[in-house]
Amino acid sequence: MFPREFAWGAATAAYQIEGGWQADGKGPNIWDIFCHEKGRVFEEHNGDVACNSYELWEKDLECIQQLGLTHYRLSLSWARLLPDGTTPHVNQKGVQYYNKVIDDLLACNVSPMVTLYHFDLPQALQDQGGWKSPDIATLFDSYAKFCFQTFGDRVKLWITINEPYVCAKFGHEDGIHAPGLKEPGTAAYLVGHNMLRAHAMAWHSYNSFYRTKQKGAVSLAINSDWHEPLHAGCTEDIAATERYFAFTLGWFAWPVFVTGDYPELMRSSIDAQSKKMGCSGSSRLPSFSKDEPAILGTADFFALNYYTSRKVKPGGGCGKMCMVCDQDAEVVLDPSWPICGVSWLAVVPHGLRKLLKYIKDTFNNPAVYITENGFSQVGPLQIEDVQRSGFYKDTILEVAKAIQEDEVNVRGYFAWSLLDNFEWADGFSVRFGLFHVDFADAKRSRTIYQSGRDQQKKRCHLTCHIEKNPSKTQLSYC
Ligand code: PNW
Repeated sequence: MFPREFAWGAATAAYQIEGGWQADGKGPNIWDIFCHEKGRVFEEHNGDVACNSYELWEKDLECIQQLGLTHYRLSLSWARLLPDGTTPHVNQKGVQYYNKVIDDLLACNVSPMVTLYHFDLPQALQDQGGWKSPDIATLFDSYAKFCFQTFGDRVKLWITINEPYVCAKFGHEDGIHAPGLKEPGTAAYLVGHNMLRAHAMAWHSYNSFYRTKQKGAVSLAINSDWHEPLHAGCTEDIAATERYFAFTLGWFAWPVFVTGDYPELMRSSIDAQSKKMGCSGSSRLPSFSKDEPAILGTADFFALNYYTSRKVKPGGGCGKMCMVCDQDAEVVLDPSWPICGVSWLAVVPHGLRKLLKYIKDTFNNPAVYITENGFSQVGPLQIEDVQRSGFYKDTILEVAKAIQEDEVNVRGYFAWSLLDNFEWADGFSVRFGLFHVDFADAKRSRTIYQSGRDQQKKRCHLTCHIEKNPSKTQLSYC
């Protein structure tokens, strides 16, 4: 059973689908630059054209309608709207594009959920220090206010920043995402800190200047796997699991939902490691200033991106200064969990139910939107993707159990992704879509997968059910 108002959506992100990287006055962003450097991305793939959604938006809309979605999650390209990242220079063509997308969605009775930042910083701002610079928070806030002002009459669900963890760690610690910095043990903490400051400023702006009139809700999308001790009952593994949670989910959720500050365990682990390595002085984990807008309470709902589950044990570090040494926790895969597509993606639908219960208990029972969840394929074309279809069925059943049995306040579920798209460092080699996209075809033709067709059938069933039972608040989904 699902609440009648439950949001059934699919998600995408600007850089992964739009293409049009230089179209109509768009400025370059860090992914444009990163992909054009040799050796960064699988077989030198890039998002110059991607699914060409900048030109083919109507095709995407057809896909959305074919699935019968109630919601669509998209992201805005900051550099398409503000080519150099700042508000004096607005690219009206970019505004027109997103106005059309939003208006078309609403005309088809689909509610947009809009992400302001999904990994694609304008290069002009990177050149001024990017997310490592404290100034980025006010720049982001100006961009956010511009978007609330321009689109907020129609957009009621906002995500400020998608996956600050991935931006900070992959982009600034490991260097596998743009901007490709490898500054282990320092930069990621600084970036995460400025992302929290930027998010909080934007939330406060919405709260003070737009909420009364626009009546929307704002959050940030936090990615988290479900973690369990490698050996149940083993004290060291249990402690390592707690540390792992503190350094991933806790890093961003604790300040926003619990205390306004980082988990104590995160700070003490980092400081103990610094001491061990003979580094004295101030903590590598920055502190929030009392003179700035508070971080606590800056989310109107919990936005969760869940992909997989992990077993945890102590260790895994390189012996030098790095985040893994700080957290002193290593993840391993349970051999009984099947792997789909990419090596990091073990298929564990029941982990989502456990994580939802954990979020309810740890973060004071927030309203939760699952803003991403999906299953990847690699290798030859498989339109009959029975495994993915089974994955969605099993996962949605776990969400139903979380709602019914654990009484978690889940408000919506967004599949990642509507379309096969540019999967970051893996380029186009990894496919997450409910629709297949032919990247060899200039028209980038979209073809529904079996998993998409199965979702479509379920949505139809649900719609008929709503029409036949107009007064019911709970609806069965079978
Ligand atoms: C998310 N990991 O990123 C992003 O929000 C999407 O843009 C992306 O396409 C999707 O997940 C699938 O990868 C992640 O390695 C990337 O743990 C990598 C990881 C997690 C999330």
